[in-house]
Order: sequence, then C-alpha cells, then structure tokens
Amino acid sequence: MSKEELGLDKNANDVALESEERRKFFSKSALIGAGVVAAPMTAAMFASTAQAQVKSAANSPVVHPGELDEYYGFWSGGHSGEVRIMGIPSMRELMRIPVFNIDSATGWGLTNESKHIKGESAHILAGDSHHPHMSMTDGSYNGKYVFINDKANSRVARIRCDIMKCDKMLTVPNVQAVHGLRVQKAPYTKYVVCNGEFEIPMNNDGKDGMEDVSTYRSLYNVINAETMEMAFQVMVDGNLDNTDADYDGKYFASTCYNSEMGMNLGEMITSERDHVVIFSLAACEAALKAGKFKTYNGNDVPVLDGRKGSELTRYIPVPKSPHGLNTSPNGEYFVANGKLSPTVSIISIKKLDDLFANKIKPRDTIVAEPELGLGPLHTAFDNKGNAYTTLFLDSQIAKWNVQDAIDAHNGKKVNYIRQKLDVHYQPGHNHTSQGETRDADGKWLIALCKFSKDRFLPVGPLKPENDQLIDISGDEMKLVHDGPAFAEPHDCMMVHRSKMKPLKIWPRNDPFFAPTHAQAKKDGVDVYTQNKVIRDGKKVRVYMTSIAPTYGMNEFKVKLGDEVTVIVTNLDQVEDVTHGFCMTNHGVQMEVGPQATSSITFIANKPGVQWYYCNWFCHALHMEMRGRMLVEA
Ligand code: RUQ
Ligand code: CUA
Repeated sequence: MSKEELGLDKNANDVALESEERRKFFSKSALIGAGVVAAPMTAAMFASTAQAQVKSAANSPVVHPGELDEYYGFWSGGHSGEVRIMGIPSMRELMRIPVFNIDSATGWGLTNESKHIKGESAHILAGDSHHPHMSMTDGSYNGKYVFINDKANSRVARIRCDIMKCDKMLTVPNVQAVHGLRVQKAPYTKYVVCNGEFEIPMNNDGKDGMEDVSTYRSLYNVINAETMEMAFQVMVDGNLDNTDADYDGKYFASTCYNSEMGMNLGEMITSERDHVVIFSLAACEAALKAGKFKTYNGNDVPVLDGRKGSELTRYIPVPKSPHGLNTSPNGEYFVANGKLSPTVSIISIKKLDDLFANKIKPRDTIVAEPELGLGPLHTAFDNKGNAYTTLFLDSQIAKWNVQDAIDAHNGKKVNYIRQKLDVHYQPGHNHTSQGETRDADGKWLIALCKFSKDRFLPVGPLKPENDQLIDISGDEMKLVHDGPAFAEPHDCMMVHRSKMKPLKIWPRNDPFFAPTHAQAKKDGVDVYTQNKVIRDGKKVRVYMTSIAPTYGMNEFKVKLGDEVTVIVTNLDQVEDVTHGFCMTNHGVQMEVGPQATSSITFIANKPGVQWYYCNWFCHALHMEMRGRMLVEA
C-alpha cells in the first residue's frame, strides 16, 4: 500500500472521516449469503460491514464503565509465554499471568517463590504457550485450575484460579514440543492430556544418527492434574497435533499430521490420509496396572505401547494433515479439522466401543465428512447443534449444522452450511462461550486471527494479531469487535463468571510462599511481626514487613559480595493495596500482594548506599516508601 492509501499524508481526523465514508459505500456489497463463495474483496470492503453488524447484533458487546463482564476469557499469550485474562464481551484485558516468561512487574521468574514453582526449568526464561484449558467436573468448568502447555520447552503449567498465579510446572520427559493440551472432562479432571508433537529417537542420547529415523517416536502424555506429575505416556505411530476428550471419561482423541514420519515438508505431506488416534483410558490404566510398559532416557515414567495393533488405541484414517480436534458439547462427536483437506471428519463417539471390540472398521466410525472451505483448522460449537469452523486460507468462519451434515452424508438433499463470515485475517483457533463444556450457551464466538494487516493503525513491520468477537446468538453470525493482541493468542476459552471465585487478599498460610515461611521459621523469624537481618555465612536474609506507606526496615547493612535475600511481608489487609520491592541497580523487582510474602535474592556487588523502593503505587506517600542498603566495602 502506498502512503496515500494508508492515509499517512493526512491528519487523523481526515482518515477517520474518509473511512466512515468508505464503510457506508461498501456496507451492502460485503454481505455474503450462506454458502456463497465470496468474490475477491478489497480491505476496505472487508472493514465495511463492522458498524452495521454491531448495530444489528442481538448481544451487545458494550460494557459500560463500572460494569462487569459476563465471562472470564483465558487467552494464551503465545510466544510471549504468558496467559491473559480477558473480560468478555468487552474484550478488556483484565490481567496477565506470567507463566513461561519472566515478568518484571510481578517478579515472576525472579522471585524465589516463582523459581521454586518453575523448578528444574527455572533457568529457562522463554516459552511458547498455546492451549489454556480449565479443569472440569461432570463436563462443566469448575473454576479451579487452568492448564497450559509450553511448546518450546515441552512443559505443562497449572494456574490456580483462586489467586490467578501459576502454582505448578512440569517438564514432560521423553518428548519434544508439547502441543495440543486438554483435560479429562468427566467424571472430573483426573488427568491433563497433551501431545508430543516432534518425533525423536526414543532413547535420545546422541547415539542414534540423523540418518536412521526408525527409532523416532511421538508420545501421548497423561499428567495427574492434582499432583502435576507424569501418570504415564503412550507411544504412537506418526506424530500428534491436537487432542480432546469425550464426556464419559472413556476416550481421548488426537490428530496426527505426519503419519509418514517425514523429516522435511515434502515427506510430511505425501500421504492423502493421516489419522486420528483414539486412546482408551481404561485399557491404558489396565496396561499400567499390569506392568506392561517400558522406561526410557533413564527416567521412571511408564511408557505404554499404543502403536498400531495395540489394544490401547485405534487409528482412524482421515484426510489430510488434520489439525484441530474438538468434541461436540452433546458428547456425541469428535471433529477432526482437515487443514490441507477442505473437509472436517465427524467421528461418532458412540461407535468407539464397537471399534475397540473389533466389531466395526475404523472408517465406520466416520458419520460425515462435510466440505466447508479452504484450510479448516478448529471447530467450536453452540447449544443449537451448529458448529463453527475456522477456514485459515479463506479467512472465514463457516457456520454449519452437524445433523444436516450427517444427513447430507447419508444422501439427503440438504445444505448444511448456514453462513460464511469474513474474518480478518487467517483465523487459527476459535472458541464459543463455554463451548468445550456441556454448558455451551451459543452467545459468543472468538476468532483468533493470525494477521491483522490493515485493521489497525500501522505500528511498524510487526503488527498485532486480531482477536475478533462475534455474536452468534441470532441466526446470523455478527462481527462486533476487533481486538488487537500481541503475539500470539493461539487459543482461548470463555468461562461464565458464576464459575469463578477468586480471592481478594492472600491467605497467610498459602502454599505459594510456604517454602519462604518455612525458612523464616528456621531462622526464628515471625514474618508478620518482626524485621530482622539474619547472617548465615556469606548469605544474608533480610526480613521486613510493609504497610502503606512504609517498610518495617528503613535501612540495613551487608558486606560486599554477600548473597542477599530480601523477604517482604505485606501486612496491609486492604483489597488492592499491593506493594512492591525494588533494589535499584540490581535488576531486583517484585510484587507483594496484601498479606503475601515475597522474596528475591541477589549479590550485593556494588559498594555504597543503594536505595530500595516500593514499585507498586500504594499510597499518597508511595514515592516516600523507600529505604537504604549499605554495602560495606
Ligand atoms: S494450534 S492454529 Cu498450537 Cu492450537 Cu491450531
Ligand atoms: Cu508501597 Cu508503593
């Protein structure tokens, strides 16, 4: 686009007025009828329908100042490594939860409490979060935990929803790149399940060369949701991509896009068909109990053999490099999204018992394979039997009716496509409000678009993505909001606020800082009443309280080269009065919430006076909330 086309030679008002005109001009031409393939349109035409759609939407996305949203949205922060909490429908960002990244505001990755939670991977400062999913009871969100994977470093983390902080992190052994992640939906989330995406030598000890790939495998990973330890792994044929669970606690399903086990693009996309692997939980647990497993790479995680021919799994051939795997909220179907095929494959969950009993063939479980458009990646559902599939290449959402698709498959003359809506642009995941649970309510749909192109003011070569909010409560989908988002909300989910019970202030005995309290006890310090410096060889522990606008300690002395740990306990009992602790010139910063204890360790390597200060605004005298450390040379 030229400078003129972008409007960069005009002032902001001119641009706004002009685009108003363009919207009016194009407002009719951009409407697309159900099932009709769109003629190529200009960017301005794409943008044009938005205002009209907001006006005629049944659900209002407007949340007035002071009003609360109806849903909590949990958004993956992609390669930022974090998780974000959004208010839906306002699309306001309410909070960021640092998980696989480091964060200087809260001290995540810097404090001792967060390093303790990150455990063996605390030295890894980056991550790539993809799939946030909440724990469930009987197929409904229970407000307890959100789980998320780190594809980059093969980790899974858990967020505690009462404090909205990560409280557990696990590096999954024997695999590389943990991708699709979901939870067991019923009877409760006993297990978190996730896919090992990149195939690697089973004993990856450097002895297997690059040439011989016959020992390369991918594993399905089953994690105990409460302890966040590995329960078991299942070796499969092919790699694994996305996964989901049924509503009976019996089966999990995963897509495989590289059944060829190719090592480069050409090899990976040669087959016309790949497959969906179905895992029988009962069969896996029985094999585990019977000791039918092996271990690899010197760890003791049981690895079951679920390759073709095994009793633990079934392989259902589907076209071609399937990606998303989504369970319909009525519990009847797994839907595998075709990606390189314009179709989705609908697998009847009811038929899986017969498949495992070898009464039917794998393809007999497919009840329809409707053609939807180019690049189907993920499917979401409402409560009226409709499905919504992202079409990456077409930049559209296809709304289609599941029963009609099945009827059409059986020869009935019926158009299962209800509508195609342009989104902007190239959508990956989509999600409906509570649509991955029994409580799908058919109100909102989010399209997470990988490109925003011309939808926002240009901000340089790196552009935001575009999270679009779509009202699906009426017969027609209506696009009502564009939401710029930073790299990269892969996936999200929306939970009704009635399911959530976040705390207002920290409980004093919270396990989050229990290890710090245990150390204080060893040092004979009551963190709620005492301010004290404990010297332990070259290690110094400085315990101080904070109450707006002062620290319990105005000054302390250490020696050059000491390893100093500052432990701050916030005595304020007032909601929202968070203090911070920042030691100037040491990269030391952290949040200390009301009634919480936080600690951070650094080397005192600069002689002289160093001021420390409160970096979270807490009081009219917040600027004065500071003290001095003297580092004696
Ligand atoms: S994947 S764009 Cu990481 Cu969820 Cu489908
Ligand atoms: Cu305490 Cu600012």
